[in-house]
Amino acid sequence: MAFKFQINDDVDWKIDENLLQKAKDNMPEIYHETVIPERIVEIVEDTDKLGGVSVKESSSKIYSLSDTTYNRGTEVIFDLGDHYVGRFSIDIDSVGSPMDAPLTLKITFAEVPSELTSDSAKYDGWLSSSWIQEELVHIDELPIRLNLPRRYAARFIRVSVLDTSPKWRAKFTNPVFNAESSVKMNDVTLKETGNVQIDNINVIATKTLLDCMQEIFEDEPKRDRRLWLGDLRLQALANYETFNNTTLVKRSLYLFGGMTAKDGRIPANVFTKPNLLPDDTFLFDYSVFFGVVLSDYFDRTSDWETLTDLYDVAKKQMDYAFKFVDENGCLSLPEEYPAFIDWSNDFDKTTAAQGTLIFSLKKFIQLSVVLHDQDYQYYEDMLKKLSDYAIYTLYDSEKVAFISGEDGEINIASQVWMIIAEIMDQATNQKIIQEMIDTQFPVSGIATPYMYHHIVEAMFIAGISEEAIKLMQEYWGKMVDLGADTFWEAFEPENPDYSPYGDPIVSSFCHAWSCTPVYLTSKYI
Ligand code: RAM
Repeated sequence: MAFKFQINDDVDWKIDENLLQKAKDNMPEIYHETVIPERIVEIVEDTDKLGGVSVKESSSKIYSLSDTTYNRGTEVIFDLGDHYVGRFSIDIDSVGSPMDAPLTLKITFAEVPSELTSDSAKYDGWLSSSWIQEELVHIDELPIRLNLPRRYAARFIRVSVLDTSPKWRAKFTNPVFNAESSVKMNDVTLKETGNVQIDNINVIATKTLLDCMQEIFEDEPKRDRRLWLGDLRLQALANYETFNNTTLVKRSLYLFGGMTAKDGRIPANVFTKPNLLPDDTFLFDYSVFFGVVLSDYFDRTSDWETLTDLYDVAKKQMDYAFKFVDENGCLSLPEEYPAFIDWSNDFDKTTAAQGTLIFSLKKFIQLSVVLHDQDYQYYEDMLKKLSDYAIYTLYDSEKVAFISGEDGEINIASQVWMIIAEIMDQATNQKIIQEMIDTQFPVSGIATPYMYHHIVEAMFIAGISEEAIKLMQEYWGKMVDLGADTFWEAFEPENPDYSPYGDPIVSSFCHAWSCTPVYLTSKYI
């Protein structure tokens, strides 16, 4: 597994309160929307949908909810009509003889119908089961308005009555979901592309981003709720084309800038609640993307203050990254500082990692030019060394492909990252992508929309636009066909039930890194 729990309790942190103060000063306002469930539904078998299930409207109607009463073993599933992030409340009363025992409820929140069919008691994945959105609630006295304190990501809410007593039944009224985000859908006018499927994908992509834009760019509202650097890079790009909330990007940059390791490493993610705290997890590609996010942000905003405040953070990280580059320009990473690239581990990531460094270094050099950094030439020399190694050692002109690892493996991720790094001329880029399509498509063994994003972007960069659009339609379109209201964290079309965690019940079905079609279409179509 490329990603495993890292416990680096010996990191010497550099917490820069001045930079963190600027992050705090840019805290966004949170908007609220009252969402009333649209209908009551039942789970039905449906082999065309994710996990082989979907929902159909129940014979119990939402408008006559107060006419129905519930006792042991009965349940109601509310459908909000779309995916939302927020808090749930409901009125509960008892009907019949006096309430002679507590009411016990199990309340389950689900982003997709298949979550409602998983048995949480049988969960055996490697992530904490505490992420499962399920509450056991005992209520001693009725009536009450039950306000659940936690925030959930959900479209469906199942209220199961575990027990009342033979003397009385529970009655539910006024279910309300108070949805939260730091942006509003009304603030966006999406460009129409003339391709109905792409336009629909873009609406869902924008909703995915909205649900992840809270007090930070959360990677996902259901589980981690953290600011991850790799996810942030793509979120920021999609955000510029939609909500264009540059303040939230600025805040994110200051959060990472203010919490680095003393040796220069930037953590893969930071916590913001209850206090600001860096995670002791380090992913090489995510770390070097800090300068990329800064450069993209500066391109959009020309915000000199942020650039000058944070340039040294990017520089120190770049210098740290060079520790793993030998005199020939070959990057080799130690096990404790892996490159993420994708959740799949079915391929060698060495060359892709080198591509991420070249790509990031180029963006960093642009900043060093803007700031007239005297060390500029050193970075140009390093770029040449890294690029030459890729061109003369990693590129196999007979195979029209970059090789990776000791066995000279040819895989999609290596081609993609080297194209994104733009080290070859355009004619060669095109040949590489064409060869990749001929020999390695249909794509398999790639597990995330994150990596699919990079495949599509590389195809656009190489000018293979028709195929890029086709892949985008096939991949994101397949999620839509399977029932997506928001796009998912992981998705392997050849294995739709795949979860990186060993059980899809903890997978996130609204994951920010999957929102990029809206950026890709805006930039390349
Ligand atoms: C997970 C999250 C996050 C991703 C990391 C590598 O914990 O899904 O979004 O960036 O993995």
